[in-house]
Amino acid sequence: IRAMSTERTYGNLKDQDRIFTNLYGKHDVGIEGAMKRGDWHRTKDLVEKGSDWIVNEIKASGLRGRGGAGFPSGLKWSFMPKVTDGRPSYLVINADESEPGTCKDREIMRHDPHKLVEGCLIAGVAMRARYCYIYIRGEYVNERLALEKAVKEAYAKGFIGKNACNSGYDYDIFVHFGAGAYICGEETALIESLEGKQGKPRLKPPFPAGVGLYGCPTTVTNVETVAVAPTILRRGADWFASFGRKNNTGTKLFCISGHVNTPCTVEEEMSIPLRELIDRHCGGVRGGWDNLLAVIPGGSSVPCIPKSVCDDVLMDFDDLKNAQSGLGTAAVIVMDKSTDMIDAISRLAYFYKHESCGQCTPCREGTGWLWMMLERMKKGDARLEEIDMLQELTKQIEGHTICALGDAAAWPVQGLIRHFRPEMEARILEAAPPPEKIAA
Ligand code: L3W
Ligand code: SF4
Repeated sequence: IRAMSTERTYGNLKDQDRIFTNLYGKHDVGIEGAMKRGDWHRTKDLVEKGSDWIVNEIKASGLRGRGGAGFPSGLKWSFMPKVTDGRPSYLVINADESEPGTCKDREIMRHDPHKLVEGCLIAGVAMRARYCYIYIRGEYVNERLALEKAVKEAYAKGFIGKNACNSGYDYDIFVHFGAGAYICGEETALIESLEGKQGKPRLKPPFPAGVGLYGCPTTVTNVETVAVAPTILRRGADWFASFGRKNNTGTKLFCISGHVNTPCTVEEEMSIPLRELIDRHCGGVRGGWDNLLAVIPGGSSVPCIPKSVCDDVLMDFDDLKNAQSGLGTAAVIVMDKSTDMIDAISRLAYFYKHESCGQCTPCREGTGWLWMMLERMKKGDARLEEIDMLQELTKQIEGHTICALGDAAAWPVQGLIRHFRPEMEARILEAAPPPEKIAA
């Protein structure tokens, strides 16, 4: 049972409480503009407060990872061990944003690169890292240029590099380009790729915090997670925690696409009702709310939810989990009644088949079977019991692979069967009536 009726309402974030400037129209993306907006303001003081203070503030803010898993950030940053044998520790920023529907990190790097660069320093100090790599999706050419310029500017001002911000802390940042593989957004595949190898995920444990880049302690974390850190430390953990609900705090970038009147990326309060998010910021669903069929609320890796759930679901980790879906990357893909759901999910199945790295049999073979079965079902060229076979196939993939791509391929198909089984049956029966489509 969702908690909405007993708590205050969420949403309607005011401009002064937005962390990112991408909503503000024209602004100077360079370091002078960024400093006027408050970035790099007394960063030295934050650095000098040290690792424990930063980690504790991030813990108190309730910040959870913005890359898809929602892991508590302060806890994750605290996993980095103190190295005493002279090896470096690394912070790696996952800017390989490739989840279908997701374009929030792109906005940050394009419009607010200094928030990320300053965040890299702050998070690096929290983890006692010596070096930071920003691994950016190869296709993000403009964002890469903006980021490289920002890094250069920060070096020129002495904010990073030797004796960063005059604090005595040495810290270098490198920007590294990916080459178009979705799987390199998985943290251990990303590390392999940085090391110059094929982007194939490693088994966990060991987690990167123990054995990461070049075998050294490493934390891989999402762009948005790191870019909000300086503002949290300046405005206070309580300020950030005052938005959203317990375990679901803060402001959040949502990217809304599909059948809405004005698709956009917008920063809102966590736990804003889905309907309000779409109505307030996207001019509503095309043809009105009643024309809504389903929404994928967190990027292509989470199951869809039908309109009946969309009516009152809150956009946060817990409420979407209760709704048997997830917040994921907060990429909201809206589908109206013109959508062929079997076709839409088949298209996603093709994506995962294409992007599978091929190491694990259930993923390599299973993603292909998911796609082939859905392609036939979309035309009604199947038997009714094959819907159960399809469900069984997702269960053979889920939890049986090295990385989460297998789960990500299985979950959208499970969502389709959970909510649209009657439509799938009708498609099959329409194409050829029983008894041919029912097993003897
Ligand atoms: C040390 C432990 N560290 C966990 C760390 C772990 C990782 C983080 C979360 O998948 C999801 C996936 C996609 N000691 C630890 C520990 N950690 N226990 O915490 O870990 P995990 O395994 O829950 O998640 P993950 O492997 O990071 C991410 C989903 O996100 N997703 C995909 C998004 C794709 C992009 C993209 O395109 N770049 O963001 C969207 O929903 O399916 O479930 O750092 O090391 N005991
Ligand atoms: Fe590769 Fe898929 Fe296995 Fe992940 S689950 S390691 S993508 S084969």
